[in-house]
Amino acid sequence: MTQKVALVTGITGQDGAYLAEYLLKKGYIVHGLKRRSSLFNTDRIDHLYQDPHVENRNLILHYGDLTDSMNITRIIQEVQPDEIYNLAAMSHVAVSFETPEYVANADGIGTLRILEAVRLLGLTKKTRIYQASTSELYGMVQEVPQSEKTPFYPRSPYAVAKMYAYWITVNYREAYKMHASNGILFNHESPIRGETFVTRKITRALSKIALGSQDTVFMGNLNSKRDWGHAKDYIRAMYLILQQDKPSDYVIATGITTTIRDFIDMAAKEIGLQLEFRGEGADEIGVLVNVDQEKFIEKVGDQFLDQIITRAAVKDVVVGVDKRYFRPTEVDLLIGDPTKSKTVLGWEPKYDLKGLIADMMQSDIKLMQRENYLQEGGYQILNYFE
Ligand code: NAP
Ligand code: G4F
Repeated sequence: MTQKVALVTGITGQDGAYLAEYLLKKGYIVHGLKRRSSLFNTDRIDHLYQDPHVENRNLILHYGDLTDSMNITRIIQEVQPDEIYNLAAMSHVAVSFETPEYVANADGIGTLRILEAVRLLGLTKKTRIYQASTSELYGMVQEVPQSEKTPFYPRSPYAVAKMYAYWITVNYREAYKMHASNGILFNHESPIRGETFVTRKITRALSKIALGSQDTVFMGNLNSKRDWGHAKDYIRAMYLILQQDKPSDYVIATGITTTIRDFIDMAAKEIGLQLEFRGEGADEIGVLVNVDQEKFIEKVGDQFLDQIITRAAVKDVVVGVDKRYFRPTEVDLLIGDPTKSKTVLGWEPKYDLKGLIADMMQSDIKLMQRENYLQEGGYQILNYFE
């Protein structure tokens, strides 16, 4: 049987890394687009890396950028993919307010470049395309919960660029009968989530606080609500979407929404820390009020137990709010209706929010323990406050 060939843009990102691993396990030859950077930027896929001198490699990386039409067209021509997963994007909503033109180019027109390359190369019958669309499209939500039929109201340069990408995908499907589909994915996280997204910022910071290497974490809007799932579940949905006979658009979500504040609370509980939130808006604080010692020892160890008990005894502040993390326009509430993906794709998530948080906390505790060992060994460790 001939091996299927997939091209994954954004392979160095969270989803790209999980998807590449998943497709390799399924026997695919996976080609990935990576950007040239001044440092190695392949941490998330290093375990999959194959020496270019090895014959019959299954993972092949190409230098490229979604802002470069010629580069994209050449790679698609060389690779002749059966499936393209377009995951590449400047994906940080807050940063998109600072780089709006770049985001329009990469996240919006980048998708057009892929679709048009497939069309011009005469691959419309062969190549199926997955477009990484987003629940950010719903922005100021017009309906609760949000389904494939809910109108869009984007609230950031990122979401507006992704709106163009969504509709150009639909247009190419209708105009040229291409197998091009949108996955409208709600927030999905994991231990390899980018460090500046809210969940990872929280799990990293709480791990450092537990291990005595950070005092306080400063957050933005604690009231917004997100429908969080695990990236490992969501990349399975991407694959399923491209295995359908007919292209279509699908919401991928859990159907449960949680505030940022409650995520912090749950992540703290996961390691035995009990918080209490006081005040409102920019004056809100989260104080440490109690420690479940047995749990703390089980999850973190006993080296820093006395220190954390002392902090709880004086009800020390561990969470603060800093307005610099507020966004010019916010998306207050996201909650998806995954009925279509469950019934048509047969997709079911394996992780719930508690399981996701446990996975992230366990991984970040380990990571921060390693940082502590390095520091004890005389290496300098920096704290990032982004
Ligand atoms: P991520 O971790 O930020 O990864 C983004 C990837 O895109 C990285 O590999 C990045 O490369 C690459 N990239 C950025 N700009 C590029 C450009 N101009 N040309 C080529 N590659 C470029 O994002 P993710 O969480 O895996 O998300 C994957 C996709 O799903 C994104 O399109 C995102 O917008 C979308 N999405 C994500 C979520 C979510 O909750 N995670 C939800 C809905 C939709 P570098 O490593 O070089 O930066
Ligand atoms: O984790 P976030 O930065 O993710 P956001 O904005 O929801 O976007 C993510 O999910 C989208 C799918 O809905 C993707 F399309 C997109 O690519 C990205 O993966 O922020 C979540 C919420 C926001 O309401 C934000 O204002 O958390 C709030 N928040 C509060 N304090 C914070 C912080 N967000 C960040 N990044 N940092 C904070 O300190």
